[in-house]
Amino acid sequence: MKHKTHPIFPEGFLWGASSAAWQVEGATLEGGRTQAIIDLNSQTKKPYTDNSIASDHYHHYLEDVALMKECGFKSYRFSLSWSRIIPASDRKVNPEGIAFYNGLINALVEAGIEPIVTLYHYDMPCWVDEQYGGWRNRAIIEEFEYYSKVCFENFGDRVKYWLSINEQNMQIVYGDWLGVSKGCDNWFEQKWQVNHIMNLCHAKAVIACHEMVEGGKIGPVPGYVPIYPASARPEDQIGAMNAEELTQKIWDDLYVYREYSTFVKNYWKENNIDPQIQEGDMEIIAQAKIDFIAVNCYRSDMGSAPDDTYTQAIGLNKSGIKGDFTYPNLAGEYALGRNPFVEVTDWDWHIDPVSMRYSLRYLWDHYHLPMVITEAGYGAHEDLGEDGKIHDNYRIDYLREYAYNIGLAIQDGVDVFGFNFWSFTDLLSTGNGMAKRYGIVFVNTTDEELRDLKRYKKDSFYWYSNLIKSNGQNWGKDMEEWRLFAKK
Ligand code: BGP
Repeated sequence: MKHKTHPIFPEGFLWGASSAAWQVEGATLEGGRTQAIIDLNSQTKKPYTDNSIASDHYHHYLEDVALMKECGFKSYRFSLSWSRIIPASDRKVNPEGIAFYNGLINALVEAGIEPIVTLYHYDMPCWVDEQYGGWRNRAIIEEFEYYSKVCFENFGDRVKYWLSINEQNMQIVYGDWLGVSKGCDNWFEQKWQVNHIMNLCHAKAVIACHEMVEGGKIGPVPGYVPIYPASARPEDQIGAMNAEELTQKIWDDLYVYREYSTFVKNYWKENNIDPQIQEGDMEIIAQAKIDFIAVNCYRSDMGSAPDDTYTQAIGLNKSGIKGDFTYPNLAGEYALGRNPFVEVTDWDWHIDPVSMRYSLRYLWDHYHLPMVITEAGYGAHEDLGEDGKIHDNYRIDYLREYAYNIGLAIQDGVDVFGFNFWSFTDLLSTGNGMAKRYGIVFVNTTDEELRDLKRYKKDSFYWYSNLIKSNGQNWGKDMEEWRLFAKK
């Protein structure tokens, strides 16, 4: 459908950006915080880089919030560090951790910025791992519930939008990459047991939020990568559907319908998988009625029928040189491939703004729940230019087209209440440290050289500010005048 007018964004639309504690805060051993597994990875294993400094948001948060205010932000999505709030297995709450987040939340509220808070974003405390084996042990359910309750109790008076676990689906699908499969000798089966435990943690947090936070709303954060069929060949359609099921739909169905789908139950049966569901578990999950879905959507993928060979589940591009990505071919399940109709970033992520509209329509049609975008973004190699600036027109193109497609989805009838892209300041990439930057504010440091960490507004900062301040009407120039994104 071709729309004749620019989309209208609803009054109060939450324009903002997004981050995660371990990627932005630094100060990993300050203020009473203890280590998280991801810190250790970051110190030893390229492509992770040392997150003990990251963007040093811990020491710059007031300056960062002031910049958000200057930009016109209506919301900011960030995560809490579990080991900053509860540093050890004695469950003692760390007053310095609470004070840090109180400071941040208060600064946001004062600036008129709505906090949207993630409980867990990849940073498993070492003590949970050492004591229980992280997500592998059901003992974590009580620990996670306790931690969630501490967060609701301390911040629930000011934080009304809560997110449970970031990209649970991606943590399971790419278990090796994100460290969740650590200590598992049969991940093919154990991932479903770990996933079930995560579902229970999510459920406990949802239930507690509703009990404890007056007016509180909570949702999950699926990493959503829509899968287009590679062709109209019927087998490719099934391949794409399988990919969609096995990478995201299984999770979304569970969150919304609060029971496992027949697809996944049959999959377990066929593959002799026991997810170890205990008596009473499904009753807990059934009570966890979510209020909205937080959508992370950077890109799309292209799915087809697999052949009989087996390629690794994912061969992510770690070099930042185009063409370094290995697409999976999972015999009996699905294959993914390079979509020739869209461009890619230097890390081979498909740049596909239309996928945003597609995803929102798809999720709305399936689940009929309000949605907020909690991630989308353009990762790039960047450094200060000779003029001391960053002219990131590629990011403006990306954000403009993604935001515009959100507007089109709203015009199509989808209920979307915010756009919080990744990220405000530069921060550590999950896979590529500071080498892959996402911010609209440059942070002056690199993986190789610790610099002064000064903040510089990129061109995209000014562009986004105009868009926010006009509630999605000022696109820089008329949208019809912009050249078609994919043809540039
Ligand atoms: C999402 C994660 C973020 C962030 C982003 C970009 O999946 O939730 O934490 O890192 O991906 O990915 P990357 O940093 O690997 O480019």
